[in-house]
Amino acid sequence: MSDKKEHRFWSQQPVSQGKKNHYVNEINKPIEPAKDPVKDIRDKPLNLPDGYEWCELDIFDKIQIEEIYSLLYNNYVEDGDSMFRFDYSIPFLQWALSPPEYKKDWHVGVRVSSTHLLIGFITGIPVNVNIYQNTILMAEINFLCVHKKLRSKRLAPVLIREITRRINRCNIWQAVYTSGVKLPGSISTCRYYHRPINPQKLIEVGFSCLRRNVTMTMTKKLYKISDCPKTPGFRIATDADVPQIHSLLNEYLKRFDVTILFSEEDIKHWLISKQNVVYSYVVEDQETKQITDFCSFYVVPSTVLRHSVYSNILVAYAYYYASSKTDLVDLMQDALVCAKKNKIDVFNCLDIAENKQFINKLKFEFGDGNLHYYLYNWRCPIFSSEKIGLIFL
Ligand code: MYA
Repeated sequence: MSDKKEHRFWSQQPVSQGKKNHYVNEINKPIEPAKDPVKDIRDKPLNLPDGYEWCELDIFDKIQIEEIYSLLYNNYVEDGDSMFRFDYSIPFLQWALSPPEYKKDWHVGVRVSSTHLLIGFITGIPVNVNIYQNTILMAEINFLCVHKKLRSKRLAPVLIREITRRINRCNIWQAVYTSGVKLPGSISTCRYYHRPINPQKLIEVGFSCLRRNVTMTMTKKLYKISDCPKTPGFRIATDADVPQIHSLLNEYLKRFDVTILFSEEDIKHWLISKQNVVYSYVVEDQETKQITDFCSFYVVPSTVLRHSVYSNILVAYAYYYASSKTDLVDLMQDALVCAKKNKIDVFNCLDIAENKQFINKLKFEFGDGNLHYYLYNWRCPIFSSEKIGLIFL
């Protein structure tokens, strides 16, 4: 789809500007060369409009993380009809923003100077991205947010430029990010799918509709999930499983064109369960005691805006998995069982990686939202969604 909109900011950035067919010698290369991070990159923050100031937020300070939480709770991403808004919990935000080697000064805020109210936010974390044959240390950008009362004042480009400056000062020149909004530079467009677990609540809050000629009883029966996992040896992952999950997952991810290259420390951080944040499971072979398969999901509630009975829905998102022995459908079926045990209302996934193997069989419904993947300062061909093995929070 061609994007006819003029992009005052994005047209000046090193992202692919819509050219579909690159010459072979142009692809898999930076769009702009690296500079000398000490000599050529400004060492002071960018100028902000009068009355605003930069801050670096300490996510482990009780007051500061509450400020971030409240900015996002009131102003972050909503669905197209403004019925739901992401409600990232404090423990989730602390987990998402503190992986191994994280940089405190990549948690960037803008405050009103007179009141100190936090009105803008953007974050980066370091990630090793495998893209085709290249492994590149990049920044993963997330949680860009401007207070609703200050929208359309060009604050977002300032936040993006400032975090770019801070990342470049660390001699890092590429970034990866996703957005529901279509911008220049997308490398893939993916579709959301939703598996109802508590269909009655989803219908009552307007997340889904009762189908024509289908009763609530029939709907509940259709989406019923058993109470126990059925794969022998399926159990919660523990610290002791980290080395095996590490090799299993990195090996499995080789089949995709763009993925994360995980270290063992990354696996421990990202893939060991934390209540109401992330849940990970392994299949242990009963005889050899080897870990043969692995799956996980993370949890982000959504606030239900303007509803008299329900204030939120609990949403799980398919996260990383790797199967070597168990059929992926059986593995994800067991993940659904565990999601239900943890009171999840709906289990979401994208049509990335090998998800199409289980989407229909496990009754995931086609969603109405897209998620676009982007690379900053890296020229490469456009990917089909099943070539993506990289999952954002
Ligand atoms: S995606 C989540 C984004 N957040 C939300 O959707 C929350 C609700 N919305 C808001 O808070 C605001 O509407 C935001 C825009 C802050 C999104 N990504 O200030 P403006 C461009 C990038 O007047 P506002 C996530 O967190 C827009 O096209 N650019 O607009 C990943 C226009 O530019 P141009 C976006 O509505 C973020 C300009 O901003 C986005 O007040 C990745 C208008 O600015 C968007 N989601 O504020 C960031 N939305 O005129 C990029 C709008 O050119 C990282 N815009 O069209 C790039 C890599 C950086 C590091 C590089 C290191 C090497």
